[in-house]
Amino acid sequence: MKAWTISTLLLATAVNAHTIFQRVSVNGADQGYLTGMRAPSSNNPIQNVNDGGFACNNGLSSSSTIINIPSGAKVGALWQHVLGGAQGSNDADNPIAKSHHGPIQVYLAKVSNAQTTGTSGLSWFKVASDALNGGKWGVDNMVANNGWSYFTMPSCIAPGNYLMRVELLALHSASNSGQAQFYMSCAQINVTGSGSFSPSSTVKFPGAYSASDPGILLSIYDNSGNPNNGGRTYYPPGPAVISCSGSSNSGGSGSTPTTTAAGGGSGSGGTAALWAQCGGIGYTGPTSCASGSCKYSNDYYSKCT
Ligand SMILES: *[C@@H]1O[C@H](CO)[C@@H](O)[C@H](O)[C@H]1NC(C)=O
Ligand SMILES: [Cu+2]
Repeated sequence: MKAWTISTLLLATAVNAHTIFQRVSVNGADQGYLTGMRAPSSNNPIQNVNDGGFACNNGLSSSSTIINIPSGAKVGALWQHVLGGAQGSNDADNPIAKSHHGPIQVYLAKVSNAQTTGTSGLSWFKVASDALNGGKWGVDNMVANNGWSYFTMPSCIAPGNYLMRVELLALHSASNSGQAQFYMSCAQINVTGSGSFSPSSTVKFPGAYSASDPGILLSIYDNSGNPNNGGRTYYPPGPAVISCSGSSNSGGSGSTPTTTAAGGGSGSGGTAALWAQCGGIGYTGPTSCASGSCKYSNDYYSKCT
């Protein structure tokens, strides 16, 4: 029925209060709109963790630029409501609707040429995670910074080309399976410096996340409705942030196992932490659990529970 179709479309537009990562800054220098970016044209979230576009999104822009980032640099990722910025004047949903709370996490994948590489089948490791600290989510910090989320490129990252995947996870509806909202784009980068980090384990996108992960399927509200996870620890999805102090970190016997405050991931040693991935197609990390046991979720994902 035509009337029904039209009102449904209007409703879909009205609730379209999402976001797109579309611009990079390096030590405060804005690299420019869509420069070096593979950003989606649509600000709609991906809600299926096994979506074929879960690495960098779908319908991507292209750029001939590769952004130089010195290891140790302060990197910014700009989120805006729609491509280009706000949607009209007085856009209350720029950079994102106020209801949206959750972590912002950054992954790298080593590639031979960041401008020409495909986005599927890459091996990713996590370099930053702004999850929940003192009641503030990574998204809250981004909104407070006018759409910029900042992180430090670890000083140990080896020089060369990478895709840099910045992911925003909005958890306002995450108490129902499949309702968490993932937003991501990738930037084409060339890390410079003298680092020599080689990840001891990597993950695939799709593959790294399961719809039932404790950081994806949860209610973030406390009894009074505050979106602060009730003061509980939040376990962001995916592996732990890499640790530069583990030096070689390539599975050698000399490295000291470390875990990060972000939690929810594997250390650089031989076991996976509680809630971390411990198996699945394409997974190359530790398969035994520091606590709990390794439970099958799907062919791409087992985790320590
Ligand atoms: C990456 O940076 C190095 C060091 O500055 C430079 O020699 C190389 O040409 C750069 N590669 C790309 C693809 O930009
Ligand atoms: Cu949204």
